[in-house]
Amino acid sequence: MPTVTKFVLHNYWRSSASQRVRTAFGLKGLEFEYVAVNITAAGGAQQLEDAYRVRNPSRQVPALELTFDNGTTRTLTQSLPIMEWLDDVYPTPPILPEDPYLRARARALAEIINSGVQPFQNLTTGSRIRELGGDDKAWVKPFMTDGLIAYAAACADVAGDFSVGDHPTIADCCLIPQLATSRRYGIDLAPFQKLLAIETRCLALPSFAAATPERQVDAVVH
Ligand SMILES: N[C@@H](CCC(=O)N[C@@H](CS)C(=O)NCC(=O)O)C(=O)O
Repeated sequence: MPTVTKFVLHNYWRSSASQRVRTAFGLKGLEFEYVAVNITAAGGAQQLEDAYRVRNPSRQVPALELTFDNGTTRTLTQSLPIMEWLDDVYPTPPILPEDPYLRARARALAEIINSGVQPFQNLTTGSRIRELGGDDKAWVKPFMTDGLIAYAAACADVAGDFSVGDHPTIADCCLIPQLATSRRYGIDLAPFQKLLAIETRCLALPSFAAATPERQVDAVVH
């Protein structure tokens, strides 16, 4: 099997799905080249351009471009499959538990955020709601709160220092950006003390800290 010689991550500093993948790279101790794709309307909505659509037909970040030692290139999309691929190809340290039941539980937690919350807070979703005359911010907030309620309940019996056991998994890679986004939207996080304790432990790790939006080259920090 050819070996990857270069990773190029097409991503955006404040994209939660991008942050998941950046964190997984950090946990694996792997380096990647950072290509910024400005997904905001003010920044030109580069994800909607034809040149980017070739990389990701969904016109979203992230997209991970792989260059192999035989000169070929391939692209992966969707943050969860990208993280799973990283874990398959670079198994140490694992970012999924070894036990199949716990693996499924970690995946379920990741999906609570990936499919149960994040699509509702997407830029495209917000702009379509505004086009229909709605208040996208007010609309999305209950999804964020409900998602965190579900996540807290779903990890209650398996959490240790992290969401599943005592090692970071793909679930934590999803949780940390979601907590930050929820905070930015003014969601009351006080009821989620266990999740906040997990967040503190995660952010004490260099891999999680280095993946945070503020630390990225394209960050716009006011
Ligand atoms: N399920 C996808 C979600 C990707 C996604 O929605 N990315 C957002 C940023 S977090 C995006 O590119 N949004 C652009 C838009 O809404 O136009 C994944 O996990 O990769």
